[in-house]
Amino acid sequence: MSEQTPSTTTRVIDGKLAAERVRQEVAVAVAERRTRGLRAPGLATVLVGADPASAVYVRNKRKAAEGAGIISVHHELPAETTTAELLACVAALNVDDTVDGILVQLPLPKHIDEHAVLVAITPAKDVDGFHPDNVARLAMGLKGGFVPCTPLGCLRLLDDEGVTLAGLHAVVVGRSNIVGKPMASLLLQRDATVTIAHSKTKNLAELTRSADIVVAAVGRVKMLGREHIKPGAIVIDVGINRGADGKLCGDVDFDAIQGIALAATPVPGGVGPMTIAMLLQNTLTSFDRATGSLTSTAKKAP
Ligand code: NAP
Ligand code: L37
Repeated sequence: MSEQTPSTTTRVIDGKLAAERVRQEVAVAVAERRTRGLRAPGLATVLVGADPASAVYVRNKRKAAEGAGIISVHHELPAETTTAELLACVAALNVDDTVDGILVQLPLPKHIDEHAVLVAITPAKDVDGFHPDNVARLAMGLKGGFVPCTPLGCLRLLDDEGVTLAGLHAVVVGRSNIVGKPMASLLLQRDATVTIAHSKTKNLAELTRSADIVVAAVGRVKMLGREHIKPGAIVIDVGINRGADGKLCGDVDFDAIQGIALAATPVPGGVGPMTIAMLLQNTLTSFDRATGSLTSTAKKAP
């Protein structure tokens, strides 16, 4: 991580492999609970309308849940669904004792009141961590809530890299409620010095060049290049974009930062798979709280 000695090769942080490991950990934990005679954990997914990317993500989330022994209940509602109808669906899931986690995939069709829906999900089953109670818990550093899956996955990748975050300068590019802000809270909680950049930030390259850790969550094709990265920095690319060639790519120009960054996540195969793995972990945490079956094998929420 020294500024003077740029690494010659940039390590690829393999999110796919790390995600498989987390999924396996969850599968083992679920099996252990079944041997104790407990029911299987349940995850309810709700998809409204036909956004193709959302449909892929939800399908992958359900498949991953089932692979770990979690029962997946899926509700697919037409694009014309009203806010009231969606709220009724959420209300039923809130009181269903077989459901530990409720995930309403975003974005919702424009006519639906997204805030009303997120607030309606009971915080104890809010495995996405989007309910204001859970947002507040994270901001205040209180345990017992849920942290959004994508930033939680980024943190896990940094932990797996063996990075000690205390005292490092982390720059988070993007300030959304689902990625940028919770990511900044998590890094701050680990004693990093955190800067959040956004569309009004001046001299972005100068700022990110002072970072030991860069987390890019913008949604713009390869917007961070070699001029944005300090030699030896670690780069976490959350962006999922379609490039001009029609292929998936991140917010970071992965090829351009080779030999500069110490390590970086690719897209695909970086943060995306970790988002899904952390959803399973949050669902297990919710199950353990509901059944009072926390053991040493259960992962604590940070
Ligand atoms: P979002 O809500 O659109 O937020 C984008 C953020 O980027 C905003 O804060 C925006 O600033 C900032 N921004 C835009 N242009 C900028 C610029 N030129 N310089 C600096 N900042 C700029 O997006 P999101 O939901 O956080 O998602 C970000 C990306 O991550 C997307 O590509 C999304 O598909 C992807 N994503 C991936 C996963 C995963 O699991 N890998 C999960 C969720 C999202 P303002 O606030 O000033 O507008
Ligand atoms: N928890 N996450 C939660 N709730 C939401 O409402 N929108 C949303 C959300 N975002 C989300 O699920 N993002 C996401 C993004 C990418 C992947 C998974 C989830 C993913 O698996 N990406 C793969 C590529 C998948 C593909 O081929 O399209 C990757 O390797 O990055």
